[in-house]
Amino acid sequence: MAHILILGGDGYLGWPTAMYFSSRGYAVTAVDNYFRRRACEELDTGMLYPVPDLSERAELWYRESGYEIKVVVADLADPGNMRKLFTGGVDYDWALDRNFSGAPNTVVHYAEQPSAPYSQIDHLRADFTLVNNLRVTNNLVWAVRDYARECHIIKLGTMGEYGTPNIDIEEGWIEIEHKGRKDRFLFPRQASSLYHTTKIMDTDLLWYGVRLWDLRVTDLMQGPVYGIETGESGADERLKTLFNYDEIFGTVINRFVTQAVVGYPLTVYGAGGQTRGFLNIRDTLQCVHRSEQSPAKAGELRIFNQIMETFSVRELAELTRRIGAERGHAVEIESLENPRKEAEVHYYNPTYQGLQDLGVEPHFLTDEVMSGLFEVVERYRDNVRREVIFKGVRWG
Ligand code: USQ
Repeated sequence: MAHILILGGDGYLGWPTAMYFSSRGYAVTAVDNYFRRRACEELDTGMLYPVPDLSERAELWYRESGYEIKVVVADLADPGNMRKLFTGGVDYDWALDRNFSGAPNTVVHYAEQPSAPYSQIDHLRADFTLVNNLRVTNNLVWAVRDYARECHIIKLGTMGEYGTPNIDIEEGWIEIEHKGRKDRFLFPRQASSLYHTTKIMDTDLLWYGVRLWDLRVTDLMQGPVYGIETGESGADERLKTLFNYDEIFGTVINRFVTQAVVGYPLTVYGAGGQTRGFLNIRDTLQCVHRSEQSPAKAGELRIFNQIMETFSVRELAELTRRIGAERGHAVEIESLENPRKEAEVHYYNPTYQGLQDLGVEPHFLTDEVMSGLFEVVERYRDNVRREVIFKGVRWG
């Protein structure tokens, strides 16, 4: 049985990923330090519903599915904690069988501070983001180098590493001809938040590990994700992944739907021409699974652009208004002075074919899918606290 480690297993994507692989017969170990829960409490953010902790969820999952997800609560910025996941000596917070499952065949690395606004709040949050994200990635690279060179690292990167250049965005690499000679390089990167900058640095750390020690790495350049339900979340309401609608941890589609449901004018930042590649949370799972099934080769840094379609913020606001109206919500759109420093009108033409070539079948943001998202949020409408929707964390 293949053993897969999910680093950041308590997060928006981590927990659904753990259930997804578990239900397919993999031995799964989910690791988290509960950073996100602590930050949400400290910053008084908006979670649509309470979510049991990782051990409670693993137990619930076992009762519903009969599958075990081993749980480790540990800070992976500490190299010792990371290394134990490869050598044994792990202190499980929850497990049916407390024997070590062995070094992993695959690691899915989500264990990062994932929010651009969080990283821009102040110098302490900037410091935390930088130190946490880079140390965890570096600790992982060294643990794989020392104990499991064959292990496939699947790392969640971000489309934001590329920024919004005035040329087409390739899947990770570009061939450059200079003074009559040619070579292949990482596609130029220029992020517009400290968080996104740490993801660029992560890619560099991984690329160095690949060049020096022939590691196998897939870097998934993901766009903003939307959605709640996945194939495994329906068994019990408490298995649903966490859902933030606040400005710090909520992503734009999830936020707009929540705003529409409670009659809060949609918070379009600036001109709303910011265009991004989006994907359904179900497709994140498919992409990670397909990457796991056909791993990168030894000595290969394989990069995919993990998006399924592109929208501007303004288009998303219009879609939210239309579907909201069909469901009886009077949705207003407001254009706010942009708290971020980003291009509001720009060229955007990324390539994103690689994952579909591996067999991923996209779920697009159809009216029906959007309506389904409204349906879940409407059920929890009374939990929404309007005062945490927009606090105006400024980049400037
Ligand atoms: N936006 C608004 N109004 C809002 C929220 C966002 O206009 O109320 C705009 C932002 O200015 C931005 C776009 O919507 O132009 C996307 O913002 P977002 O908050 O949905 O996404 P972002 O901050 O870029 O970060 C999210 C995830 C991050 C991931 C990234 C992928 O939090 O973990 O890496 O999406 S990407 O955007 O492609 O870099």
